[in-house]
Amino acid sequence: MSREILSSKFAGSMLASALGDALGASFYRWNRDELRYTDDSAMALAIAEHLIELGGRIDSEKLAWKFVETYEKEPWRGYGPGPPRIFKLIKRGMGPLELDKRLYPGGSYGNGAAMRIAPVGLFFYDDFDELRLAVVEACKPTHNHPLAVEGALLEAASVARAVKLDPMKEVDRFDFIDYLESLTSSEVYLRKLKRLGELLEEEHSRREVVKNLGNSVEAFNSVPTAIYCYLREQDPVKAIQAAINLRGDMDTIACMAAAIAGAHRGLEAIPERDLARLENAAYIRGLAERLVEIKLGERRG
Ligand code: F2R
Ligand code: MG
Repeated sequence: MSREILSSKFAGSMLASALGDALGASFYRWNRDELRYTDDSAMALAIAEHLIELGGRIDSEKLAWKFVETYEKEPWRGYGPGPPRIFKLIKRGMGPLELDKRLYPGGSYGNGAAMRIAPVGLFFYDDFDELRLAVVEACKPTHNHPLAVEGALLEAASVARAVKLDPMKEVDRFDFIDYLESLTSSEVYLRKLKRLGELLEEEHSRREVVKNLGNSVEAFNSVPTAIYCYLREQDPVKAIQAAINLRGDMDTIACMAAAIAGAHRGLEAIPERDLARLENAAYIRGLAERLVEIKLGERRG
């Protein structure tokens, strides 16, 4: 793949994902001209900055502190219930890892790990073993339930697979689903991946999609739904719209669907008028470019 295409795919994924988050979150706001993203993108950008600072590595303890710092700068981004409580415990010296196990039995299975994982999928797109290890490290600060880790792995692997696709061609949906099925062992994800393949074969009502795949904050009720939105539309803006139409945790589902679609289609698939309205778009693009430079060995962290 040329450098130009790789750069377009990294930027396309990170910007589309922030756009999906912001458009999903703005649905109920009056002022929809200002596209402001939420905790999903704040935490994804923290992971991108962390990868850059460490020259292409994830260190879970340092990342936990990075999340604390990110939260303290902008606590109003709309974080889920668990992370702010975890950050307080870390500040009290009780961490910094696996404190979600104090809040939820077996740790959190919220979608908070999957929603922020796209930069890991991008950076390790060409090495699945590295990707899997980095996903586990990136989950440790807040989401240690196996279903949260598996959801983050499926999202990161989807982004990585999309980077390898020809941006001008449609993906083979069933090949994509088969690949994801080969990565998962849990009953709920296997069932939903199979079901989403069946749902893609014909038009279904919003109610039926939500009944079968879910649209809520648990990873297993949102990651398969995001993959469905991507595979159905294969275009960032259309995937965002499909996710918003499903309601529920639509900012996060749109964010995850668009991260995959953006990695497939690249920056050119995102309308300039949307980027012009997106908060911090130039900064996000700069982070994507620095990840490419580190990935290609053009610079150190
Ligand atoms: N939730 C929001 N936004 C609404 C918050 C508004 C806020 N008060 C404000 O406006 O400032 N969005 C964000 O939350 C989702 C990600 O959540 P995350 O980070 O995974 O949180 P948490 O608390 O770890 O898990 C979410 C819920 O999942 C259920 N759950 C998790 N593990 C469980 C377990 N082991 N057993 C039972 N239930 C479990 C709980 O209901 C958790 O509260 C994203 O949508 C993000 O945008
Ligand atoms: Mg959300």
